Amino acid sequence: MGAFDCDVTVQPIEQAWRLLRQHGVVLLRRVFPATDIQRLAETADRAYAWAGTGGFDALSEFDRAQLNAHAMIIDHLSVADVPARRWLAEPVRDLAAMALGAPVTVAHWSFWRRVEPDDVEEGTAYKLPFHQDQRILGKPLINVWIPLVDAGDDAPGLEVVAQRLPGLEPTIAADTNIYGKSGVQIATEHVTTAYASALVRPVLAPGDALMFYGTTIHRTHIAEGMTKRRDSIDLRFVMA
Ligand SMILES: O=C(O)CCC(=O)C(=O)O
Repeated sequence: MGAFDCDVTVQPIEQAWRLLRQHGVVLLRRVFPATDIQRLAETADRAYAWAGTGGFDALSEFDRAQLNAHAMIIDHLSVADVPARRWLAEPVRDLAAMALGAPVTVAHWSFWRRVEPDDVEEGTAYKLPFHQDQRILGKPLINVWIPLVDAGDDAPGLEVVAQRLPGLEPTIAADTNIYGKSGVQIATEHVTTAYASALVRPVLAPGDALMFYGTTIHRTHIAEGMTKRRDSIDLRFVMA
């Protein structure tokens, strides 16, 4: 638990909005029904199995150019034929609109991804280094990070700088993964020095979500002793 932990669902929206505005991130508890998230996790499992048996090759050129079998565009995921993009957006849309000060829509740049506890090497595609999403999208956004399983304890979570940042931080070029090569990676030393007291590693249960600004610094968190894989969705809102 941190000061940014809402400990309630998105209602009352004013409380969630105050925490998000103040800390750049808010932890929304039980914002999605856990049973729906469980169904989504099962569809994700089936989709990964499909990808693993050659289905990935059938994805669009865009997906294949941008992604790998560990991160796919959210449009490939639905439950009972309702696209994940639509039903996950509903409970958090108003808060995202308050945060961006305008009507919002879900960006195409929204993924579901799978992180294994042994993806420890910084430089694989799966363990993402410190970055700000706004550096990638080039415009203001709100990211809603939705784990489909327990995350942050025995399965990989997210490490976040719980501090509202007005703009973009300096990046480094690194010969690691696509983030390093494309100049969006922020040096670990910079973050751990400049923001040491604001770094948090929240533990989330299915149904919880972390909502944060495009300028909020974050990275994949994998710690020694984690044993389980984590599937999650990052749903990104931009101004409509
Ligand atoms: O899920 C992760 O480990 C990383 C997600 C992330 O960095 C993002 O959603 O921008």
